[in-house]
Amino acid sequence: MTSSVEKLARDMGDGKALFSAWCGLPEPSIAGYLARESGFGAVVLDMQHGAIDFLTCTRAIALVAAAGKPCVPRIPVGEFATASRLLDAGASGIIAPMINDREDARRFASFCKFPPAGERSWGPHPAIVLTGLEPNAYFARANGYVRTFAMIETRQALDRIDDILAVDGIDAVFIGPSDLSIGLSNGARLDPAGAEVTAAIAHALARSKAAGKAAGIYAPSGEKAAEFGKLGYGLVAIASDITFLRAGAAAMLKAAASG
Ligand code: 3PY
Ligand code: MG
Repeated sequence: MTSSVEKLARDMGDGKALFSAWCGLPEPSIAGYLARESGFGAVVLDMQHGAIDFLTCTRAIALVAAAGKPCVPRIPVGEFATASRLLDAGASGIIAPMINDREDARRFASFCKFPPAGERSWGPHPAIVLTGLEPNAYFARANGYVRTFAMIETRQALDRIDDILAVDGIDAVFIGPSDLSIGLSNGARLDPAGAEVTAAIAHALARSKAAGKAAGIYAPSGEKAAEFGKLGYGLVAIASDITFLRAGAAAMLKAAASG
């Protein structure tokens, strides 16, 4: 039986978009509830812009695994050592922001894959519990199930997307439409739904398909997520826990006020 930790690679490859929740609030049970109560197929834990620290992240990973879903933390910029620690804790993949060239991609991947593919050091004690694998089986399977997502969110990254995709240990790109809009407009505007970013989103997907690799993307709403899913993105992370809270609160209050 495939454990929840190993499901990400399988579920992203079935031809349909895997919709993921996105959490930034520093309370692990929020990720656990979203994994258990909702239809999300995965949970992203945002350590770059969210308030989630390492300990919170490891607790969230365990709760999400208990709900039968995979977790994909996003690390802070350049904190590749944290990627190894999160994989030890049972993360199914890692999203690394601001990967701008082949060397960024190579360093990121090397912290996520065991030799000979990379330089990840041994010590996955919680992951062994959560996957239910013996150490040797874990070692044999980890490089295959761990998904590395290199974020493409600058002009430089977009220009070098083929170089980034060509790195062996990189399994997928992950598009950040907001930063990409800032980068592509040379800092003139935040316009994640604009024409230039829309064209870049189609281009990035085409390049990843040409490289035989997967692609993920951030969607600020369910409508945008549907659009990206139809385009062919394999992982679509939706909104955030704060957005869900605000939307739910607003809808309830509106219903209450209309009574
Ligand atoms: C971006 O849009 O820049 C992201 O990083 C998604 O949160
Ligand atoms: Mg970003």
